[in-house]
Amino acid sequence: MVVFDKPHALTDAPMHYCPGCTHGIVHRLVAEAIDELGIEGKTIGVAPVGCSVMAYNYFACDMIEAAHGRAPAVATGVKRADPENHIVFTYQGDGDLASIGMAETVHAAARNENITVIFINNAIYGMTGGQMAPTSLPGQVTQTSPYGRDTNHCGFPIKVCELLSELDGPEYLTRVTVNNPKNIRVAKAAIKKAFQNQIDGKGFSLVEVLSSCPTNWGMTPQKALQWIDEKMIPYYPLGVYKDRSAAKEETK
Ligand SMILES: Cc1ncc(C[n+]2csc(CCOP(=O)(O)OP(=O)(O)O)c2C)c(N)n1
Repeated sequence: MVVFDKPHALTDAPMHYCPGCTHGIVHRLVAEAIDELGIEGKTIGVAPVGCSVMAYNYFACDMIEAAHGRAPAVATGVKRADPENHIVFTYQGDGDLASIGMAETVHAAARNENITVIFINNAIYGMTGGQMAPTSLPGQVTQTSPYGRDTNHCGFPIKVCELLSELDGPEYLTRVTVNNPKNIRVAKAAIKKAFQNQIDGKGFSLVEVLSSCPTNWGMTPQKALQWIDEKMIPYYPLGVYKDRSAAKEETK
C-alpha cells in the first residue's frame, strides 16, 4: 500500500529553498489540493518575485510570472478571461503582498475577485537578503533594523487577515502555519477550501501561512519553527477571520 507519494502537481525539480524554509511545505500542500480536486489541467498559478520567484519550476500546472506585488491584478485578468475554465491562484510573500502589492491585494479582495491567494508571511524580505518587511515584528532584528524594529520610527506590522476582514468583499480569510504536523494538516484543509471556494464561484479566498526563514532570521531550522510558536503566533493569532458562506449558513 502506498502511504506517501509526491503530488502529481509538483515537478521532479529539486527545490532551491534554504534548509528549514517552509516554502517547500506550502508548495506541497498546494499541489496536494490541486491533485485532490482534479484541477491540474485548468489551474494557472501566478508567482511574482520573492524567494518563490522560480515556483514555475516546481508546479506542474501552468504558471505566470508577475511583477513584484502585481499577482492579484494578473490573476484577475487570467480569471476573467475564461472564468469557467481557469482556476487561478497567486503565491505571494509578505513583502510582495503587504508592501508593494498592498493596493492590488485590497482591491482584489474588495471586488471579491474569484481567485485563491496563498500568502507566505515569513516576517522578512527573504530573497533580497533579510530587510525589514511590513510584517516584521516589533523589536525584530533584520538587515535594515539591526537594533530591532523600532515602532516609533518604523510603525507597526500589518495584520493582513484582520485588515481585509473589515471589507465586505472577501469570501474567506484565514491564518495558518506549518511549523508542526498538526498545524500542517490545518493548513492543508484551509488551502483546499480556498481552491474549492473558487470552484464553487464563491470569490476571494486568502490563506495566510506563518512561515519560517531560518537563514535571514539567523536561527537553526528547529529554532525557527519554535520562534513561530513563541513570537509570531502571539502577534498574528491563527484562525478563520472571515468565512462568509459559513456565516450565512449559521444565520439561516
Ligand atoms: C518593483 C520591484 N521592487 C523591488 C524588487 C526587489 N525585490 C525582489 S524580492 C523582494 C522582497 C521579497 O520578499 P517577500 O515578498 O517577503 O518574499 P520572500 O522572498 O520572503 O519569500 C524585493 C524587495 C523587485 N524585484 N521589483
